[in-house]
Amino acid sequence: MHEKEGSIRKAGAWITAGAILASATVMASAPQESQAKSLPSGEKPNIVLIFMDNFGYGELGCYGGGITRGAPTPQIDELARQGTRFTNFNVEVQCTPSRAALMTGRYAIRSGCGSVPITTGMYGLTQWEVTMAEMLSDAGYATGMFGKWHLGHTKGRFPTDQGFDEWYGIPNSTDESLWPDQPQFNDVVKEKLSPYAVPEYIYDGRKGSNPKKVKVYDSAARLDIDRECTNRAKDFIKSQVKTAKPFFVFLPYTQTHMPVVPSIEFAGKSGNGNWGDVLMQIDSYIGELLDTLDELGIADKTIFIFTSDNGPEMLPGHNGWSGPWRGSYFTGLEGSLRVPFIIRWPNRVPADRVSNEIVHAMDLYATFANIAGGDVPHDRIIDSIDQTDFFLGKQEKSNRDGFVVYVGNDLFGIKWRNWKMMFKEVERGTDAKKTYDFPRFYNLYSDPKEEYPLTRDTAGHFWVRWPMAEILKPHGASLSEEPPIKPGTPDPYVPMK
Ligand SMILES: [Ca+2]
Ligand SMILES: [Ca+2]
Repeated sequence: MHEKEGSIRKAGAWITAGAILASATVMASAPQESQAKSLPSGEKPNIVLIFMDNFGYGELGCYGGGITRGAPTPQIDELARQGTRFTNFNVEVQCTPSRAALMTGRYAIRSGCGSVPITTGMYGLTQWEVTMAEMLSDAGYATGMFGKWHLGHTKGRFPTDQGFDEWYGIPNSTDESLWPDQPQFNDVVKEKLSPYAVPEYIYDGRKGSNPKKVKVYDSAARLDIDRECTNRAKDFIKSQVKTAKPFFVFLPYTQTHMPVVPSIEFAGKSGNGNWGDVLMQIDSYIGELLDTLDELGIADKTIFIFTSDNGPEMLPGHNGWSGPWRGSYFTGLEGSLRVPFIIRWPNRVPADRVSNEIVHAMDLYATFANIAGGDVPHDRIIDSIDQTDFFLGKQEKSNRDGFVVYVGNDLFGIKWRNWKMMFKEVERGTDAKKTYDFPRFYNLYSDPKEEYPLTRDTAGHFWVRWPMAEILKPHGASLSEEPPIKPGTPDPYVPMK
């Protein structure tokens, strides 16, 4: 915590030689008053949110991948034609923080989830956080989650403790499916050396009770989990249609996190290796879900989103592709921050539209709240910005033109419009980071791979630090005003005021 605050101060000091007044606007980032009331008849659309794991910008055909990665993705490409495709949708750069930011509408540092837990056994969102599922549940939605959580694996911290009516999936991550293959690990489990050195389980949960362990998440279960999650999601949708409630389906798939292995059904199908097979599998499952909406006659009243938690997997042999950008997850590079984002809402979200406006995954919280008639909490700092009118094509510009870039709990820099100012960098997520006395500046139009930090071009643009300071300074002040929750904080958490 101290390190991060220190780095903010340092960054701020460099910028403030010329004394910038902290603008209160960003910090307050008061949830905009709901314009959803302007939506016809106040009808609440269903929401299906596909949230891939370590799925880079370059994988899909409509983003320059598909056949260049070993298999076409025709159904997702068609989805993009039916909706709006974003080329500048940004996330936090690791699994846990990205999911925390999505679920809370807040930078992950605030909720104590700034980094994947390495030695913090009791981790994840405190119950005090109001998740997207809780917000939508309060707005009258049925909520189902099928897949990976990675926001807590102890009692009181499962998805069904945080607003989901039901959940099938894993609490942590997929590398743990490899543990039971290691004889030494199995010996350690018998020795009971740590409550956390145990196999990960696939759980089946319902709100109001402890989730039940279904089976060990081992390398065999790993092959089928996305198939099972797709089936569960389809069943959930079919059962909800019989009720009057709108639904929220959160599908955080696992298959593109290492080990990247296709299901038995798709193994060898592309003829071009695991990545091609997995792409075919994903495209097929998305097609099934879209078919289900069509068969039920609810496609027009369902918002369907395809996106990812962070940039590509970095482990050689399992590595993904960031397309025109550089870098894998666990870095501050564009390949880490930018992920595919497709949104389809027939007759509402413009079809066949592409936008390079900046949006952050956090923004889905306030946007969904607006559309669903939910409430954004007023008793805490919220970083989410409502993008309803932008998504609906009522305005060309996003309501956001920048954000703070974190890697873990470390403030790395600022992204603003087509510029980045980076105080820290890391080439690969497992390398040591570099810290600069003079930040690196990148013009993403002329230097999309962030290779030329100090050139005649950037030197003529050092003024960009001032609009960036308008983002950075209030952010730093907000962390002082409302200190971040420390990782590992137990429940019940009560904020100091
Ligand atoms: Ca991830
Ligand atoms: Ca909660």
